Amino acid sequence: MVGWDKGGSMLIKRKRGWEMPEREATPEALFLNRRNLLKGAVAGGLVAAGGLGALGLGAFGGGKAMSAALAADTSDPSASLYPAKQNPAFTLDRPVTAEKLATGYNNFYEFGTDKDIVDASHALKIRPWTVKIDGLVEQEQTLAIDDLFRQVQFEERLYRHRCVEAWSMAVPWTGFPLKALVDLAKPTSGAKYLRMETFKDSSVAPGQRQFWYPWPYVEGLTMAEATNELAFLVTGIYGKPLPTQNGAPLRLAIPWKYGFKSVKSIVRFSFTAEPPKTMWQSLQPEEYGFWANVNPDVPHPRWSQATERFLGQPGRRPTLLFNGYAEQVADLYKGLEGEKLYM
Ligand SMILES: Nc1nc2c(c(=O)[nH]1)N[C@H]1C(S)=C(S)[C@@H](COP(=O)(O)O)O[C@H]1N2
Ligand SMILES: [Mo]
Repeated sequence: MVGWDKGGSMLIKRKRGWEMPEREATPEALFLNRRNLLKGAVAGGLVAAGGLGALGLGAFGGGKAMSAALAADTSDPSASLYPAKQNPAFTLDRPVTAEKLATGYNNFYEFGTDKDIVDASHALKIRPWTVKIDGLVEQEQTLAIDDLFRQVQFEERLYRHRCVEAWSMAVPWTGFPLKALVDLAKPTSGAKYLRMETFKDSSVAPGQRQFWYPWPYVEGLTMAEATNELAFLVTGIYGKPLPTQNGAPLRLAIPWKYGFKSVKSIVRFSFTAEPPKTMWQSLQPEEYGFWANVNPDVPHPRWSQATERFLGQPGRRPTLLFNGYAEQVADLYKGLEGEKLYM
């Protein structure tokens, strides 16, 4: 057991991430066992006898009641889509970060500027939730989030996640390729960029009452980046629906770029001809650019990017060019050498 220190206080006492076998990244084995147990119990008539009392389901006797009980396990209507199959093409050179860390140490400025925003983020209502697709598309669409989820195929991917603040994690995300949304949107030939926007509601997000931030949070990608196979729309984490602090019900994961590009709680995708103005660019253009590709050799104006603190582990590890994804993405930047690709 180790403590992990946040601003001097002991936050978490648990097994370190790298002491866990990777398979434990999702509780899939557990989930499947439980589901089979339930099926078997229903068939065998054990349930009515209260044999499943330990699971809190003892009162239900039939198959129908049983699915109701399963659905009642959580209020998230997408819960039955988890866990999704892991895509073996996306593996890691490091252990998966402990769930408590990845879901307890967050950047989500809408709910506060420190890392401890879990409770505040619970004010965000994630149903009903709609996503608007507009701009240079064949036809504008507004989709209920669960209708969108029904049109795509979920998978799990293990990704490195590198914040510009020089800390990192390794996260088992569930979701679907951003390209699937682009295909669904049918952009016209004039579309060169994809702009993504977070919800705006200062009645639930106290950070949005800080008027000096140009809310809503906006991020953007080129179409080539958005349709790269690594660009991922995230709906879940550790084999479960995403909690609000990680950007429920839909956020981006762009693993070769600094974390601030991975916009949370998205409500709008707009296809544009011009590069969208991002929130961080508007705030601090000298520090946070449009490209923000991870590069150990290009320091932030106020700190080095050569190494990173991998949460849960002592010491630091070397930062990797494109966060270790150069093979998949370096080609995207051929001919753009004159641009500030790494800030
Ligand atoms: N809407 C919104 N999206 C956001 C942020 C934010 O403050 N607001 N922070 C970004 C930053 S700086 C990082 S590092 C990641 C953090 O994601 P995590 O909390 O799931 O690790 O979210 C990114 N997306
Ligand atoms: Mo970040």
